[in-house]
Amino acid sequence: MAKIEALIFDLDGVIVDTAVYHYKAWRRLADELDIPFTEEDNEQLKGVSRVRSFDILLSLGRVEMPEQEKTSYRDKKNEWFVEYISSMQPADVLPGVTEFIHDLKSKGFKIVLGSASKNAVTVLKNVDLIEVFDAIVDGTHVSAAKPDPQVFLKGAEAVNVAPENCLVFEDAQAGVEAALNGGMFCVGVGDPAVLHKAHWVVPGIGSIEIKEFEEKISSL
Ligand code: B16
Ligand code: MG
Repeated sequence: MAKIEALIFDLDGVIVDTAVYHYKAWRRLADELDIPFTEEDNEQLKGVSRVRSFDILLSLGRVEMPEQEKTSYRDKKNEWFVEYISSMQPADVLPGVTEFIHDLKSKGFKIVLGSASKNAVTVLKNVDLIEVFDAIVDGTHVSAAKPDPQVFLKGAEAVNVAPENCLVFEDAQAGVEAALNGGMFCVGVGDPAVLHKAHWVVPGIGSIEIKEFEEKISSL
């Protein structure tokens, strides 16, 4: 039986809903480039790196451009995104997440962030959650994107816990695959039809009862 010692959290879609700000910024860029871009299209960008996200956007519009130009558009999108997240506050943390993380930290679990975002530290500071993390691994530390397990393996290593003793919380399919590829357990946060590969799926962290959670992980 596995003994879970570290809990690794994805950021966007698990702790906060920054997806709305990513969408707003990508949409603004798409409008500027005359690329039709819907909320449904935006689903493809969730959990995906900024570089890959822009390539997906360009392919939706069948637009090609030199690498240098791509960099300046990506920078522009990020400037807008940073402006949007600057107004985030503790109340923007998804329901029940702050309590859940603090409770489990006080029970001795290592709390780790595993996010593709290069803005993760800014977001965690704005919502006043940065202090609770024992380790933060984000888009500034990794070279391979999810479903590659690098981001989670680095997180496990940072708190000195073996992958088989880690449990990842993820809202994106690529993120669930990354956790499994790393030999970790995974709780899917969102739609069971999308996240069916996870060990179990919840609609949101707020719906998890701590007692039930402890029972569940002790039977893994
Ligand atoms: P940035 P996560 C991901 O965060 C987002 O889901 C994804 O939409 C975004 O493109 C990516 O971070 C990179 O973000 O542009 O801020 O570096 O879900 O891995 O926490
Ligand atoms: Mg996510």
